[in-house]
Amino acid sequence: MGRRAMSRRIWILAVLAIVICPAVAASALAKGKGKGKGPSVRIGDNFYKPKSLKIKRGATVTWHWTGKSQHNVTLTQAPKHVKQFISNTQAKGTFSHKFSIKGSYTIVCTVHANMSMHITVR
Ligand SMILES: [Cu+2]
Repeated sequence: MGRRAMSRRIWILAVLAIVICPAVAASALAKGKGKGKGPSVRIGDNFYKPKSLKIKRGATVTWHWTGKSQHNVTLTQAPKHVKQFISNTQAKGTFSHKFSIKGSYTIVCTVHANMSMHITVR
């Protein structure tokens, strides 16, 4: 195998590891295993619980839909250079996001005007 083919193979393995790890973690969470992997937020009708969260930089927050109505997780306020994110609007499932920049974040459900939460990353 040539040097180039070798480094290509390593690169593919690295990408696979990045793609597979969160999928494995998510399925473990869904089965109730792997608790304490990261902070989690419950999405009910019509609220996030907890409504405010303090986390360490690099933590991954997972939202769990537990209500009957459709909701989403939309970032509306964040520190500079943070990329906007929005989950699907859905009634069940999970959504995860890793917070790698310190600061203050506001998250809302665009379906319900009063449904919001706050995350502080320190
Ligand atoms: Cu909602």
